[in-house]
Amino acid sequence: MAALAQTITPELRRWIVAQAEAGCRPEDVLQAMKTSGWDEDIAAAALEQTLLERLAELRPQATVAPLDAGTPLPEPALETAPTVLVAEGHTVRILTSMRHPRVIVFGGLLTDTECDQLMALSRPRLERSKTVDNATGGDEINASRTSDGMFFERGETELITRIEARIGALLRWPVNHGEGLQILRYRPGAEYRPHHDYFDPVHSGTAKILERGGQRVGTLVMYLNTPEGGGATTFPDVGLEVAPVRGNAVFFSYDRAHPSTRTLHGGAPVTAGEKWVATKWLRQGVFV
Ligand code: PD2
Ligand code: ZN
Repeated sequence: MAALAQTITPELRRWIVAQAEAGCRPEDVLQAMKTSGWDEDIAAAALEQTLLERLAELRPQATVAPLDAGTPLPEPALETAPTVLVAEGHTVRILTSMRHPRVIVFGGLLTDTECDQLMALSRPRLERSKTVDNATGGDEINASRTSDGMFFERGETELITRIEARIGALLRWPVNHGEGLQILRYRPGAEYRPHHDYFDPVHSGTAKILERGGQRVGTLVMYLNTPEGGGATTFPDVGLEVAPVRGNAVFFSYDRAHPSTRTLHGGAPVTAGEKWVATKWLRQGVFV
């Protein structure tokens, strides 16, 4: 099996779960994966992630309370099913919306000039992306995210301030509940394997992370360019793929830190050219 194919596809996930539910021991499943060409470390990590996610799915739903009953989530004003929304004087198209998971695809959220400016401003500051270390709450380099990235401070420049105000108005969520804008650049072959953006309460580092504004409750991924090939944002639980189109964005929200939100999502491998995105994560409270 080629290295590129060593991702947890929905088919592989179903196969691993079926083996486990048929009573196969994890070591036998691992051996079968090695025999079919998987690198041992990658196979072990894939197996662990899949089985932990499955266990979380099987946890009784009643024990997973919503974050704060009655607390609103970030949500655009779609009550009258408009085709466009105007946020801070900027017209945004509503291309697609889905209820569960709550996913909305926006057209024209950023202008071409804004996309170019974000790429130019961030380019000299890109570094190999890190993800949150679940055990400590610190940063770690992670093989499941093969992109380069950086963070802007909230309100760092006039451009960032304008985009953040637009997002706040569009999603009806206070600007100071947002993390700083993150820029990611994926080169050919790079991807972001499926994950949840909330912080899993079972991890020991989560309490420390939550001190800075509580849970994440929503994600907005904005596409700064249109890759020549690949790079869709995928939602494997529901078979949804959002095409990365320059200026467009995909938004999704989650009312609890649990896979039942169906917000598992990933960045599919880029097959040609580069993919650039800007991500805004929204917290329950003021992000400090
Ligand atoms: O670049 C993407 O499509 C993507 C996919 C999954 C970005 C993120 N997650 C993220 O920034 O959280
Ligand atoms: Zn994500």
